[in-house]
Amino acid sequence: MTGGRPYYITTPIYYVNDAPHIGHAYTTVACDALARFMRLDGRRVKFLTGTDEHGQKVARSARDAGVDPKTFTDRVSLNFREMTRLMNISNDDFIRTTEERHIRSCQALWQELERRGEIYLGHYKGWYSVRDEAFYDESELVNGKAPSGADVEWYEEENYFFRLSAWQDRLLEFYEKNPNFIAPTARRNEVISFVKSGLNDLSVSRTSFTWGVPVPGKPGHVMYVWLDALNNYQTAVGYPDTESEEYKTFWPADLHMVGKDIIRFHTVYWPAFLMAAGLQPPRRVFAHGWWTVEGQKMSKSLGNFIPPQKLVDQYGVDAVRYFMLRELPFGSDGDFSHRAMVGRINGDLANDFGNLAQRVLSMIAKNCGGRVPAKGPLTPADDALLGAARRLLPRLRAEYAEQAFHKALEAVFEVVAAANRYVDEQAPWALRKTDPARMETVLWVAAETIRHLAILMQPVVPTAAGKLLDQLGAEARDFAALDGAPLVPGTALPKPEGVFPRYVEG
Ligand code: ME8
Repeated sequence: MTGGRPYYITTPIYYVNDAPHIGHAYTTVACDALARFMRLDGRRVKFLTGTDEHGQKVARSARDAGVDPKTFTDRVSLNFREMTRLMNISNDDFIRTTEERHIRSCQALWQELERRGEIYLGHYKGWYSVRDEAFYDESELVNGKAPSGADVEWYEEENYFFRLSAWQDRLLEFYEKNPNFIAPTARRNEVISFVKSGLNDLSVSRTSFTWGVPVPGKPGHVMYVWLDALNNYQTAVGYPDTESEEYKTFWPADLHMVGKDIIRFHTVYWPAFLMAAGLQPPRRVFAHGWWTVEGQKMSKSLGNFIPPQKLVDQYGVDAVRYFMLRELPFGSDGDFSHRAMVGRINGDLANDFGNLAQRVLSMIAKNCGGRVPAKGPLTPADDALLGAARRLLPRLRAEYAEQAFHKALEAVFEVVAAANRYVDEQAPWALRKTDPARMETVLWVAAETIRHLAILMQPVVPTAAGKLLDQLGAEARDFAALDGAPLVPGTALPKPEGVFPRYVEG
């Protein structure tokens, strides 16, 4: 299936007010699994992540750190770049909103909106939360705070406004015509009822600070940070050059993955800005759930933000990636606990998958001269196992298309369990003396099944799956190799080594 439709996927661009934590790593890992899956499936992928560097929140953090915003953002952005390396992320680009390409892109978008009469000068009076970088209506406040619990500040100034109110009906029509635009369904319903309740025009410039993209031709005004931030997705594919190969190939984006906290910006403001500029909205926005840590919300005051480095040092990067995508139904909230992590590592990875690979590969090393065993005639039990492995790809395609990672992994582990049962039932160790040819066939079937499983696990545990494929002597590793490049009897194999170590409490 090479040459499939291009696929453009993005993470949110993270604020550089603070260091990365597991919440950021989570979204990025989920996108990475999708990007890797689509590449293995023969699609031309563009996978974007980056940092959101303008606005009051970042400016204040820089001030608190006692450095100018440029020095501050250069420093903190690097931590996010480092996180991509740490988590083994395969992004194709890393965008910073302070880059020249992005400033040019935002100014072009502004001019287009202005040219089309979508922006006007007015006076803003109302509540603003710097932590959320969001405006709130008096009616939305809960005990004098934003619904997120963030403090709000009153401000009044001359601002440019975007005619968001005029887009209410067209947004509703767009949601109606594109039922897959917002996922999961509960989020879609929330957004629709929010839009139905009426939209106010949106303030899109600020005059009381300067750390932002200058509004073209309007000295003293910088763009509202969300207009700037959302447009990163277009900048990275070449906007304003809508005729470029890159833009034509990848826009509209296939998927903006976000946390549920920022769904409104992505599904209301963003498609409205784009439609108003005569551009196409993205195809889909998926809002995943929220992690707590050992039952508690992550917060500065509790000091319980977990840096991804700590998890990787403790458990290993593949195990962390697996846990993140397997533990929760993607879209739901969940809890990050040491106990749950160890359960997944020792249960699924070490006992189930690791043990399967280890016993089959070591039997091959001992009894087949360290070569891929010979394949004799197949029995119905052999065909049943191989058939189950071959049926995985279409199932995984369907689950990945819906971002249902947990279901995709469940499907893979059903076959892991079937393979373990097969080995138990066929008992190749007993065949060694009675029927060595049949023993070889059984080991070939088991190894070939492991090859399928390892290829399909690459998006989630790339390093371990890669090592397993090395040990199987499997060179071709994309999905075309699933049916296309079965194990060749007689191929010399390296010495087997465990790829999913058990976690032992220290
Ligand atoms: O909102 N659980 O940046 P941000 C799960 N710059 N995911 C979490 C999480 C948690 N506890 N905490 C954070 C911004 N996240 C804007 C985005 S996009 C054009 C601009 C993840 O640094 C989740 O993806 O506050 C959430 O949406 C994102 O980090 C917020 O990152």
